[in-house]
Amino acid sequence: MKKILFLILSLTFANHVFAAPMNMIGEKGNPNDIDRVIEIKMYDNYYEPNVIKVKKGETIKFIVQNLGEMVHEYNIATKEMHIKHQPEMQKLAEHGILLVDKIDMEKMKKMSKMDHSLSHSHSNSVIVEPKKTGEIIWKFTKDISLEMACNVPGHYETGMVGKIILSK
Ligand SMILES: [Cu+2]
Repeated sequence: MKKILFLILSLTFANHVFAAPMNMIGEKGNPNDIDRVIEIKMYDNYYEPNVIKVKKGETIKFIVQNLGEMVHEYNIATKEMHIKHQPEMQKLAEHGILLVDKIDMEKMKKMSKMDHSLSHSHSNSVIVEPKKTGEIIWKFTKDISLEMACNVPGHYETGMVGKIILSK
């Protein structure tokens, strides 16, 4: 059962890795190749720490803990990509899938059958409910400065954005 579930998840993720412009920021990391674990704490509305340093070629497992009262996202991307992602998050909120303190997974499952953009399946992003922990494994392959950001409506603008500094 676990294997089947993993296969389904992998296929879902794979689809998105090959979708542009993801490869300009790196790629979904292989769980067998983790070089380092970085723990991130999310509060209302900021990250702790909010600056991290990674090396080109490194595969990092991010363990993202939500210690706030609201739902938050941990998304690794360029500034432009975050701005582009925000309407999608807005749509999740408008459809009552993304609530202030929870995600209605059932509704998400149902509605994303009609509109795939409501499934929020991106390998570079995780949405985490309060008191819960999420995870991303990411391989940094490009020499590009990235942001970690929360695109829940209103959060980015109020400071829920940090820097990921890449070095050689
Ligand atoms: Cu947030």
